[in-house]
Amino acid sequence: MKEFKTKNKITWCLGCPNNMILESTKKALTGLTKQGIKKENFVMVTGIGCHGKIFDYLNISGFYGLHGRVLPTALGIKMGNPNLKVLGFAGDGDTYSEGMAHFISMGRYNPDITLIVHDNQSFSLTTGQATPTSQQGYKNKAKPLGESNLPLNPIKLAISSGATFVARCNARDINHTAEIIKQAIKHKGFSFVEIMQDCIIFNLEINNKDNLMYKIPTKNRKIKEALDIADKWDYNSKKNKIPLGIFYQEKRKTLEEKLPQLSSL
Ligand SMILES: Cc1ncc(C[n+]2csc(CCOP(=O)(O)OP(=O)(O)O)c2C)c(N)n1
Ligand code: SF4
Repeated sequence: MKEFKTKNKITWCLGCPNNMILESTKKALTGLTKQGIKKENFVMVTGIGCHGKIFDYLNISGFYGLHGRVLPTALGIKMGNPNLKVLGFAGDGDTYSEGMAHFISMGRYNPDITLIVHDNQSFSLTTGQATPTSQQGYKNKAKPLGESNLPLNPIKLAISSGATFVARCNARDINHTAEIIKQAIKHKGFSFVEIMQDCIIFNLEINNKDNLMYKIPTKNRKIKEALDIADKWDYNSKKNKIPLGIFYQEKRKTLEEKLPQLSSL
């Protein structure tokens, strides 16, 4: 995996599972290069946040983007050169707050790009404010009385808005996460990977849920069945089991295939 490593000093907190997401990604990309994808054909876009630092540690081309604008930037790159494998790394605040409209639109457009969300259920870089996936009651500096709203379930939203590959994994399970990222990149269409990532500094209440997590089998599912599985955990419950794996996958024309002017590129 050496070719994907950079010499930059890692400044994530010691033990932050962002380190594990980095390892999983390197593992996935190494596996894909062995299957014939050239390293120079990978390109990444990041948001702004702790997750965004992955830009400095993963040795592929890219664009350190704007907070909330990972997806439009990724889309622009894909339209410029449809032969590239475009990966977006984003935070939960980034994607489901500032970037929400883009997230919903991607399902409709179905460009062949991959979105990887580091979901630590908080805006961590800016010291732990609540995001749309924070649990109700989450106390932080901006809301000392606790988050009053219920969280959003991004898996259900992605399936409902037309994403053609929807998966969830646990940052600490490096092999499983690497495999899911690999499958997501191989998928032709908009692939969304939600990675549950503990933050060891903020929103500690959501940490250490490994004992609640279980893997679902990979198989073709109708939307209704996928939504039923996604419903098993609502990002709020402290005791419900949390399904991991590929919830939904579908073959549908990509945005590039719908645009004849890109076919000669
Ligand atoms: C448009 C815009 N709004 C707000 C900010 C401030 N900001 C920078 S990082 C950040 C929090 C990032 O949280 P998240 O996306 O969840 O990523 P994490 O730090 O948890 O990885 C915010 C609010 C910004 N840079 N740009
Ligand atoms: S603040 Fe949280 S998400 Fe950010 S580097 Fe530290 S542990 Fe990781």
